[in-house]
Amino acid sequence: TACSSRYVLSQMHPMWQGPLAVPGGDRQSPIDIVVRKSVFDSQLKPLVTDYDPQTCQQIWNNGYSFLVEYDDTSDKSTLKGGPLQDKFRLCQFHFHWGESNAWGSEHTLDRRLFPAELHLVHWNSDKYSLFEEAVMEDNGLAVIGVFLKVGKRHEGLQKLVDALPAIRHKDSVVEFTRFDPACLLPSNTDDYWTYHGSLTTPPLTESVTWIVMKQHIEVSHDQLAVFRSLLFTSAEEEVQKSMVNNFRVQQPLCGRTVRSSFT
Ligand code: SG6
Ligand code: ZN
Repeated sequence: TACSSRYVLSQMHPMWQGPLAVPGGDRQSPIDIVVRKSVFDSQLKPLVTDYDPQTCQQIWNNGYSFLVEYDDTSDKSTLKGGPLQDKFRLCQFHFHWGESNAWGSEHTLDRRLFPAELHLVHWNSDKYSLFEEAVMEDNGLAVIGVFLKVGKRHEGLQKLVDALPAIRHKDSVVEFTRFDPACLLPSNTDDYWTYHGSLTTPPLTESVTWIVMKQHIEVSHDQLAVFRSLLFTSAEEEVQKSMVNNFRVQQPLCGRTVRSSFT
C-alpha cells in the first residue's frame, strides 16, 4: 500500500533522482488538511516566536528555492510553545510556488490550493547541537507553514523581492541582513493545524512537527512574478529553466491525526 512503501517516486526535477529510499514512509509531507476531520486540542498553546533580525545573514538560490539563512549558532531567534515541548532555533525560511496563481502551495486546505507557501525552518536546540543532527531525529525540526494569497502588495516581503534579481541563477548567494521574519507571519498565530510529518525534499526524513497557520498572508501578483523570474539552472547551463512548481506532490495521511488549536 501507499503507506507501507519504502520508496517515493521521483519528480521531474534534477534534485529528485529517484526512486529514493526514505526512512519510513508513513509520516510523509505535504498533506491535504481536511478541516472537518481535524481534531481540536485544548492543550495546544499559542506559538511564541522570538526572532532577532540581527541573525539574518544571506539569501541564496539553492536550485530548488531561495533560502534566507539565519545564524543558528546560538538561541537568538527561537520558536517555542504551540505543540512544542522544546525550544527550536530558526535556521532558514523559503517558499514554494507555482507557475500560475492557481497552484503552488505544498499543503492544501480541503483540497484548496494556494499560489505559494512560506516555510520557516527551526531545529530543536534543547535536544541537539546542530541542524544536521536534528534533521535525522524524531522531534528534530519544527516548520511553520504560511499560505500566500494574491491580493495587495506585502510591504515586508518587498525587501526580499528586491534582493531576488541578484540571485537569479542556481548557486548564487548575496549578503542579506536585518530581515525580521516575523513580518511574514499572519496577524493571528494562535490558530493553526499541527501534525507529524517530514521534509518535503530529500532526505525526506520524518523529523518535522508541522505547524500550518490558519490565516494566510497577502502578496501582489507582481511580487510573485519576481519569484517566478528566478532560475533552477546555473549561469553555465545552455537551457535556462524558470524556478516554478517547486512543490512536492501530496502524500497519504496513513492514519495520522491533524490537530487544531482552535474551534
Ligand atoms: C526547500 O525545502 C529548501 C531546502 C530544504 C527543503 O526546498 O530549499 O533547504 O530545507 C530544511 C531543509 O532541508 C525541505 O524543507 S521543507 O520540508 O520545509 N519544505
Ligand atoms: Zn519547504
